[in-house]
Amino acid sequence: MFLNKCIDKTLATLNRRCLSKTPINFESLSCKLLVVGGGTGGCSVAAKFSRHLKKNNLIVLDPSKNHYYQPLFTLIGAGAEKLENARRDMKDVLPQECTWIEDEAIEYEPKKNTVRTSKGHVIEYDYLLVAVGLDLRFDKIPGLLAALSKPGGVCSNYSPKYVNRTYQALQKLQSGNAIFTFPNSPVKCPGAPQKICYLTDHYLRKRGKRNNVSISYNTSLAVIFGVKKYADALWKICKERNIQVNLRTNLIKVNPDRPEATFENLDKPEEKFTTEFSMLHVTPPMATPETLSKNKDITNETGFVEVDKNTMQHVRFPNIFTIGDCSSSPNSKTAAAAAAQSEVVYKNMLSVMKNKPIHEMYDGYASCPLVTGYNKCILAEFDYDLNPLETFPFSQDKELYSMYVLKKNVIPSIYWHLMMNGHWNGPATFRKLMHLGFTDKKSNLHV
Ligand code: UQ1
Repeated sequence: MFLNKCIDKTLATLNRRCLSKTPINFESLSCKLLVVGGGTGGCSVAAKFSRHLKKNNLIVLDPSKNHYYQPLFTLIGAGAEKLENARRDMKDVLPQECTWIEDEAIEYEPKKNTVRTSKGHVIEYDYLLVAVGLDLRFDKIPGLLAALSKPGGVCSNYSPKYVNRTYQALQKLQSGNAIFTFPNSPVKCPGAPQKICYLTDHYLRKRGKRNNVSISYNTSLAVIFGVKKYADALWKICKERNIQVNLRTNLIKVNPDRPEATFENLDKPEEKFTTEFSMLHVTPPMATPETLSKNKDITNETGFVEVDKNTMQHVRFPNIFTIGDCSSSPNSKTAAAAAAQSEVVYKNMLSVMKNKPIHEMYDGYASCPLVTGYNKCILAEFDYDLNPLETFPFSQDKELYSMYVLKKNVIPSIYWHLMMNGHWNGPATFRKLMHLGFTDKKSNLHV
């Protein structure tokens, strides 16, 4: 789209870079800063540090050849974007001034300041940033992987492997049940499971097929959304559009041979029911990688890296920090949260490196552009206390075309050109400007 191209071109010009891959000297696998994970959080903090540290002092450890901009997956599943626009080569996204090791961390030894890799290397670090995110556990639901491996209406926007199946299922959908699920586990982007539900409704309405299909959103949660202001707006939308919301309803089985899914009532586990479907969009259970969660020294009982929720510093090892989805900080796991955390992590790590007290505080900011149709979106923004923390000087609980454009055309460019270069810390500065003299909204706290 023209707007996309203009934004891309401008930001790319402002931010031109020469891309390179550094050969690795396996003899000296030690560094000042080791970043485990080249996803959203790892890349953005590595980019910030790459301005200070020499190549050999900054290692990013990640086995993936690709880096995906996952927030685009909702639109890809709905047929409004292409998967190729969400993908870049890892080597082109990581900062030039870092050493990329294409390997996976399998063992953390925080008392020795080392990380072991699957290829048998031991990397010694002075400071460690754990940014390994959440794994998709399709395998936790019996029958699901088998159903996803065959043609049919089972799909999931969460994986690049399955996201194109969503649009295929949508195009084939003529009648019957379209079911959307939210699992009984922590998830990344908790809004995504219902965004595709609204897009399906809109898709069918535009084609005059809506009356033939019954749509339900089966969520393990007891609420439709954690922040009341937006939950109220979403309930209204579901009622208006005849979307059946079933709370505390958890997918436990998919029939690999027939289009049937079994759910349990989490409040009455003996109450199970099986439904036929024409389309089943699954949000898989998620967990931090087992290679991380088995290291009880650095994780809490739920497998997340145990940090102070404001400073993002490990509670037992002051030279370890975390960012993004694998953090124990109780924020909503979104790219916007990682953006806000990135500057806090960077500044606090720099202070620790200089033996200075740490000052930066993350306030739990997260945002979720709740796409409610092919041209509308509610931009939810909130903090740890689940209080709205909105950027724009109007109430954001409305479905707006402008917020859809922000989600589809503006934020992806911000991500690739600013955030991946360490220059985007979330919209706190804009928020302050937008609310200048009108409100007293807080941004990142300072102690
Ligand atoms: C944001 O900062 C961000 O991180 C890059 C996102 O991730 C994809 C978002 O979806 C949003 C909404 C923000 C917040 C940005 C603005 C301009 C309100």
